[in-house]
Amino acid sequence: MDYKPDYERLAERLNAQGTNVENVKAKLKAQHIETPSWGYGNGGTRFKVFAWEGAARNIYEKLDDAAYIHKLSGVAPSIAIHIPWDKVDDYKALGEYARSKGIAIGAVNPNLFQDDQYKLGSVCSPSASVREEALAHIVECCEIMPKVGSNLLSLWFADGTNYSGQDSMSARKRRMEAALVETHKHLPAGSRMLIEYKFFEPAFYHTDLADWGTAYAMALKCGPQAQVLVDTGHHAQGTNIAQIVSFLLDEGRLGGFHFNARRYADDDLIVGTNNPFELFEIYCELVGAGEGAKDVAYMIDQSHNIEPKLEAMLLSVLNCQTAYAKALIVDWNHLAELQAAGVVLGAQQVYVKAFETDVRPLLAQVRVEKGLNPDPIAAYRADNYAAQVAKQRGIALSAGSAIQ
Ligand code: PSV
Ligand code: MN
Repeated sequence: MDYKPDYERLAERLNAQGTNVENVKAKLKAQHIETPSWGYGNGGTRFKVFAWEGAARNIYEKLDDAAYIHKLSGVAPSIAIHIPWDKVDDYKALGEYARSKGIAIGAVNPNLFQDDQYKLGSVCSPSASVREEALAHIVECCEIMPKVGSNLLSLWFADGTNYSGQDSMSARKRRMEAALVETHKHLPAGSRMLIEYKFFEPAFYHTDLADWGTAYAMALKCGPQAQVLVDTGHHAQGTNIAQIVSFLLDEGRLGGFHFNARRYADDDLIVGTNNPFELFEIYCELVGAGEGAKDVAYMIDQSHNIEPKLEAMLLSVLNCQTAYAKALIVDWNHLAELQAAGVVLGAQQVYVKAFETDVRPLLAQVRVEKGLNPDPIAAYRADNYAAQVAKQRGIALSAGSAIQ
């Protein structure tokens, strides 16, 4: 693929509009997308888990796969873990294994939804002993963080009710608040807790942390180390996620993302497939925020059922790279002028022009400068890693996903 002439033409155009291409490339080289351990094991829907030949069977194999995705993409240097799916006896050794593979362990996710006692919720359960058990598990995860070298605690609760009157929503709100405030006290120094919301599922009448506003209010009550996590799949149809991102960024409370694509609910599809413009809008808010977005954690939250796992994860990472590249090449100065002058469609066209620009030559150049193959998907297909792990690992319905 001779991408060079196209890259040079694009670089010339960007420099002419006042966008420094070297700066854009430097930002793209520093991009960091975290992949989820649970995306490498078998995962599926509540109807069927299709076992994938070569799916990782334990956390060490998941780390191997995450390191492989990083080797191909150059922008996925960490992996999120979910406890107890990824429970091990020696967490220090786990962190060292990750480092030996050239990656790091990122967010630690306590699992507060899979054990029988959580049927009526975890930290909001009407049972005090269940609430205590849930909090103890969160504290256990706070203790795991320094051992694996992580500074992020990622919290999602399946808590909620199915019927009006089932439990007191205000009592549950106070239980949630007490648990989060207590969690904040256990955070290792310099770390953050990210509070994830979801508007429904598995509870269908009400969810205890249903939306960003609730998560934001909780974060304010906890303290400065608490922020909101935006999972792109967790909104009602038509919600303007870019606006949520913009608000939270401006308040310094956007902690991170769980990227995926959805059409109807929490579909866990490959990010940037059916929502490329939405992903671009989100990245525009992040680029527009400049330094205000410097601590945001970019994580993928997908577990694929019918897609080839590694290729799906690679594509997810690359789609985030594409969206970021497009946001970086927006003619921001021209946009500001048009916005100030109230030129409605002119301003919108500046966005569309960047979105419609073919950034593949720019990304190819960035990859080559990083010593990578300019086309990671082609490199993946030409490589025998997937065939090798399929042979080694075979087909096993393994631990590591919500549906086992
Ligand atoms: C819940 O739907 C969620 O988005 C949470 O982030 C979980 O940790 C993750 O999916 C895996 O089940
Ligand atoms: Mn999520």
